[in-house]
Amino acid sequence: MFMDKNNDNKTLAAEVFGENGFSLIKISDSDLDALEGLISQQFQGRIKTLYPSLYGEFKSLPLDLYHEKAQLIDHKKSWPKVSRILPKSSVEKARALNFMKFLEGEVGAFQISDEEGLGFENIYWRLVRPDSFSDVGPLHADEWFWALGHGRTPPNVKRIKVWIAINCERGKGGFRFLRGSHLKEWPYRGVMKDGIMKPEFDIPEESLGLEIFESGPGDGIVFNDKLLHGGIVGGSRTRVSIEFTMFVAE
Ligand SMILES: O=C(O)CCC(=O)C(=O)O
Ligand SMILES: [Fe+2]
Repeated sequence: MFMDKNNDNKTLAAEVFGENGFSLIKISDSDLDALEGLISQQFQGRIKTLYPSLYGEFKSLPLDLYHEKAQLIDHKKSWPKVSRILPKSSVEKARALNFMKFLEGEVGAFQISDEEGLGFENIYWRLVRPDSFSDVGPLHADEWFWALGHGRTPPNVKRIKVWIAINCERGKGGFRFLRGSHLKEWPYRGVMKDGIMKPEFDIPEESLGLEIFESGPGDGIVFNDKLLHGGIVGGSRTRVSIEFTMFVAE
């Protein structure tokens, strides 16, 4: 079963808005299988559309071995963000999973953001090849993207982010963050990249004391919108993770 992995008695919201700025969760194996199935389905559908002749090649490929075949396709063109947002029918299935109920129990009923303006809640996934630094972005706080004009936040809500490892080698890939960093203002600049304003952060990361979230499949981190974080590249398998932003009543 899913559970709140923190050992103290604090609620998830108290952790996210308290001194650490995050809370760890674990989803059940059946929720994990369901999410992986929804991602695989979208992945296979996209390959079939873009590269019909390669469909057979990718069809039985576990997602964590994606990097072994990725050179057969144009990775960057194949996986823009919109191609990695679960379709509405899959979002409905994801919404019915146990961990969503658990989150609602912790923070109350929530909406998931639709920053891409698709008319439904945006749950998206990522593929990070083990040796490809271009598959993760630089260190950031998600708040910066909203401040730079990505998406609209309704009045009277707070944003809380959820990141869950679907395929991930513990300690070698996944997610890193700076504990307590949500309590400080960090300097960043908006820079135009690929036609989008993206935040850039200039402080050398070695000086910060980042922590690695040692996550295996099904491990998740729920975190403050202002927490500094980023992805990790490494290991020998493709990392697959999902993300979404909850709008929680203030
Ligand atoms: O998964 C990654 O590499 C980055 C994750 C991230 O930035 C997020 O979940 O907000
Ligand atoms: Fe982020």
